[in-house]
Amino acid sequence: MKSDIKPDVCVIGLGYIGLPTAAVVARAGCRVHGVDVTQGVVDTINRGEIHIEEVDLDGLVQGVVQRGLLRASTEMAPADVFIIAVPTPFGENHVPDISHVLAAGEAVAKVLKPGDCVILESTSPVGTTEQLRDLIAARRPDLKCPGLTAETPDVSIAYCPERVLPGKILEELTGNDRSIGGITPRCARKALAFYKRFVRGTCVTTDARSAEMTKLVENAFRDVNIAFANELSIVADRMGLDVWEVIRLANRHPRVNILTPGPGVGGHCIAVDPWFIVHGAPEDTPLIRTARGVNDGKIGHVVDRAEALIAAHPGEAVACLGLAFKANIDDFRESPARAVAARLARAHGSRIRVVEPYASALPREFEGTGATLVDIDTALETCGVLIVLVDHDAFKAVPVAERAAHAVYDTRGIWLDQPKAGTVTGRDGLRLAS
Ligand code: SAJ
Repeated sequence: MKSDIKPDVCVIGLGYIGLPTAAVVARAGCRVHGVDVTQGVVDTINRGEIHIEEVDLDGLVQGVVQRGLLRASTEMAPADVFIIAVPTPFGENHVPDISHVLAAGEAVAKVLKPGDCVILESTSPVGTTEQLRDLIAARRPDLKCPGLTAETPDVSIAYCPERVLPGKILEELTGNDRSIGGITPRCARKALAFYKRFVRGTCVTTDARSAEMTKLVENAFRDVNIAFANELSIVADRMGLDVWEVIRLANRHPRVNILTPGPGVGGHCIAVDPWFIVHGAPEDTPLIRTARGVNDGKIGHVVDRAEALIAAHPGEAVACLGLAFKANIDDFRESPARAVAARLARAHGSRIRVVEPYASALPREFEGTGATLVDIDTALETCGVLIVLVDHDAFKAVPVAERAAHAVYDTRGIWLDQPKAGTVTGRDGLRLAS
């Protein structure tokens, strides 16, 4: 792969990471072949459209498809660089499931040729890149694989995790620093040369195992810190304190930066990745495991407080504001907001109205509950109780005059100007706006 010749690139998995990556690489001038197992996804992309919500991605994909730089298929094709961006969920007992990575490796092995570079981007347990290498070596004994030969290997294999934030993916794909872990230093240099084509951030090379662990550590760090904020909010509720006020004041300390409490931690990364570390070292990870428990347990706490507020307002309709796992995105995976709303819908049926600007219908678990999807205006007009579960801009924009008369439970702290009218009840300090 000479640096003046643009490599052909194959991106396997065209989801939240793979599709933006494919589009950005194509924009850098490489011909990109995208592979996905879902025919509908492939067809959508080949029409120049997208199947996910992400800022500015629609225009970018349309442009690179029109220019013939990005083409999608359900079939693998030969390329110079292969980027694997498939899901790595966990199975029973939080055991990491790398079957999609290995399936991608099987497919890549069939078309691999000397000089190619295979890069794994999926969040993976430590050692996965080596497993991928072993699989390729087993399928292709004709190719010398890195770390298994004293000679110069025929192919390069590296791990390079993405660290982009949904909602800012395009900006962060090019702007963030990257850790690039090679099976050997030579592999890392090969992958580095590729990323330099489109990454403006600093690319730091390391070994594959360190890069794998780095990715897990980043998300576990955030999970532990969010757990601290969530635990504080539970303690503050019990003591009748306003957690937002306490955090606001504590964060004025120059070395304190407490994150924001919420209804729990959602998405497909922070709620999942810490388990990969726990699985790798179960005896040595009490803190990481406990943080997971605190964040998962926050859902039950929010349901209990919502129930108390609903009970205090008999006959009033209740609006659950938001289903997404975080603000301003259409991603409902592992969403605590969705879990809370669904539990309230099962308990209170048609009293529950859900507002989610990013959904056209309620998810399946709401079927038969009687709960309905309404817009924010309808919710404000028809519901006496408002439960804020997601900090969407559309909710933040509701002026205090339009909600001052509602009973509000704001799990995200977006309406700190809400009148503190009504009573403070119970030891958990639940405020009931009159
Ligand atoms: N959350 C809180 N309080 C906070 C911050 C977040 O309750 O103060 C909640 C969010 O509402 C959401 C969850 O945590 O439910 C996760 O949201 P997030 O914005 O923290 O992270 P993700 O899952 O969107 O993206 C994370 C990012 N990782 C880190 O910030 C360390 C991103 O950089 C990664 O690329 C991404 O995971 C990933 O793909 O691994």
